[in-house]
Amino acid sequence: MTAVTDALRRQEIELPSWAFGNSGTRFKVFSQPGVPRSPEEKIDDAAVVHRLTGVAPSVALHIPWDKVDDYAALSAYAKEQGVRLGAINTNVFQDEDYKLGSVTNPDPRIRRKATDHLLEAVDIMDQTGSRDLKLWFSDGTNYPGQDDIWDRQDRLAAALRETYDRLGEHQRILLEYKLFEPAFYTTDVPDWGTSYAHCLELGPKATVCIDTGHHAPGTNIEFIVAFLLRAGRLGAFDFNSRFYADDDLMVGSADPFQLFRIMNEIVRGDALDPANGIAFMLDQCHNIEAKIPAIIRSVMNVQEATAKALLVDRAALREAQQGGDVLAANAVLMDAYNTDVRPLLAELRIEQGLDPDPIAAYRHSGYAEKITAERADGQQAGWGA
Ligand SMILES: [Mn+2]
Repeated sequence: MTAVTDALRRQEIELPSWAFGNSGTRFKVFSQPGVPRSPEEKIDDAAVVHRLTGVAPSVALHIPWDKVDDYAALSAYAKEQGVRLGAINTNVFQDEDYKLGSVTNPDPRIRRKATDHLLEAVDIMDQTGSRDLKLWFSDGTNYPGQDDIWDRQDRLAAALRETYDRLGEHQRILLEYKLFEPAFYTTDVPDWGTSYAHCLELGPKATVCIDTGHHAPGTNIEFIVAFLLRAGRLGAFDFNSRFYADDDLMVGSADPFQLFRIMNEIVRGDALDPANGIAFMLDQCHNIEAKIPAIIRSVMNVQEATAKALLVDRAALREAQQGGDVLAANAVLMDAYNTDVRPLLAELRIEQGLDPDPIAAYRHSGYAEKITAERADGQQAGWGA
């Protein structure tokens, strides 16, 4: 049990700055009271989540949504609040120029502009001390014949190469994939295999980011986790959950068993400890629910799935597997999954000086009322802001 609690104590979950801002669907962005007006206020909110849960010490930024004049100062500000700046996310999908693609655009001027944005993000990483450059491209085509699929792969590879060569010694690329949307006929990085192939071509500092919402229904995500871990090319997760497509709903809300199966492969691969270099990030938005408690709930969902995965009796599992005892092997996993780990996590929080119920603690903290009053004026941050 000590090994389980030690591992849980060391767990780290990275929060996305954009989850605190206003967001919506393609139909409507709904605003909420108390939403941050600046990158600093997003950091304030993230720091509250960390203070209440103890396992969310870093915040990912999205450029240009979190653009500031002085990134070193922003980094120092985060440190004062008790958190640090994490992955830098690029944005090459919100500009008129990118209608036909960013780094894969047929126009060399637009490809240059998009690649320059990626290089600028590495400059920012130098100032924030960030390790990870997360790349997601909305690039693709809507119609057969619209552009040459092969040429687009060449253009993608060229932009990735230039960016990779700009990385510092301790920096790396996380290449995210997504099955479809906003392009519906071809997507230039549609799946983990495409991402993996580009990462192999680039070198050891390029790894795959698995966004749990970016798969076809029924995809066995834990298989992808196991494969990439074995290959040494799993860099990060973007956690969220989905019912239909890229819904970006709270991780573990739709299918906690899937999250458990994913974390089971992480524990099997000894990849949970932050020292092993896998970044466990949330990539979510909260459109109809209160944002900060939703993020706290998400962090707790990841903790619960992790605790269950840590409780799997590995020796019994291996024995059953090697003896070909299918039912016993499955029962070992299900025993762990069916364990109520909430008392264990509550105990762990008390031991760390935290409230055993972080959501109740947030409700009683008065923080929601405070930010609603303080942030009543000014431009709220959100998608595109
Ligand atoms: Mn993502």
